[in-house]
Amino acid sequence: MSQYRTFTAADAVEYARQFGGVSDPSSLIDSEEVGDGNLNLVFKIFDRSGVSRVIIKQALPYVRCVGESWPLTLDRARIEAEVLRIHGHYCPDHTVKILHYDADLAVMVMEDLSHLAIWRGEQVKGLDYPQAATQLGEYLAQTLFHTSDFYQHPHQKKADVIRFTNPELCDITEELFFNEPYEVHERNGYPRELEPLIATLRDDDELRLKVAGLKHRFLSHAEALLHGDVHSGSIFVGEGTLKVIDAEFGYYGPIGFDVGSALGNLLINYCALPGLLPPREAADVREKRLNDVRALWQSFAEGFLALAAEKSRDRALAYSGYGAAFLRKVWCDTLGFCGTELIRRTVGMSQVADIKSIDDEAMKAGCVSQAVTLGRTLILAAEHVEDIEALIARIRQNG
Ligand code: SR1
Ligand code: MG
Repeated sequence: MSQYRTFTAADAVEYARQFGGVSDPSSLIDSEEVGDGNLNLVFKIFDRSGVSRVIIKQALPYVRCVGESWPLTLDRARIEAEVLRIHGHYCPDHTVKILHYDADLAVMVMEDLSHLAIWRGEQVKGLDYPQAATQLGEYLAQTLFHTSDFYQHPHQKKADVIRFTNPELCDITEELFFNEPYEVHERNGYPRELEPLIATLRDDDELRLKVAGLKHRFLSHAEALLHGDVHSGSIFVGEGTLKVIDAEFGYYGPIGFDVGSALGNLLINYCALPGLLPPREAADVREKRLNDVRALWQSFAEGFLALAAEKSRDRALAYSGYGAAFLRKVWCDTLGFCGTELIRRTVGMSQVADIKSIDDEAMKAGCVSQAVTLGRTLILAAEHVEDIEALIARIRQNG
């Protein structure tokens, strides 16, 4: 049994030699810590030719971007490894492979995806991966259907709800998504001139009641084993390829949370594009982003409905028409959670490169304002947006 210690670059190489599953372990000689997320250490392990061969990820006992003043459970590494293994079982094409996991060290060894690029970075550059949104929709349909009550044996489902109870990571989401952006909070940040707009988030009773309803569903609706943090920074893309990583926020929650988070990040990019690219290029790429929004929802919804029709094991839930009725509720949740993602990523603590990369401050304020206004509209109007085309019309109306 190994005792927890924070890995050095040399520890990571040694560990990869033992557990990396490479045929020539002694050729692994070097590593680089490349973690740029908020929580963990991530090492790329290189061979003699300088080729990156495996990835070692280690959870730190605190939130990396804040420091030791914010302790955080190491058990998140177990949750991440187990969620990715289950998601990989149901959707092997679009889930990163976990090669090895060690609970004591809170370490996992993963397949190297260096030949791919993080989707957010590509979107910030205005690049388009036409199949990515469809593939992400497939990932969501497969993983969320197969871990839900439609498919799981009720005893297994209940055991998994316990196994994936993830209080500390959920607490982060509960605060960052549903509380802090709607309060005066030291972790919030936005352009000063937007104060009157941000004040409307705090002062609007109707909005606060909708956000309360969304938080309540996040707290209590154990519908499927969520990834829990599906944003474009947790997704690698390449030509015709998409792989989801980073599932430490996984837990049993409302399906619309994962779908809404994914859509929300596409829409943050949509709002940011005028600040990132010259006007004509931005307008072009915005159309592509709307195509992504459509493709993601259609691929998720069609995939989920087909699975519900063919593979539902629960006799009552298999009743003709129930899959579609359930999907209607997921649609409303999706729009609401999408709205909260737009707001929390632009007003709250975890802001994203799409906005942070905008150099012109006035332009940045305009893009944040658009994201916040769109987020607010989606939260308020979720039950009145009929379908994906109506959503796209609302997005266009927002500017
Ligand atoms: C303190 S963690 C902040 C954010 O980073 C993660 O990727 C999640 O999105 C979380 O909300
Ligand atoms: Mg992450």
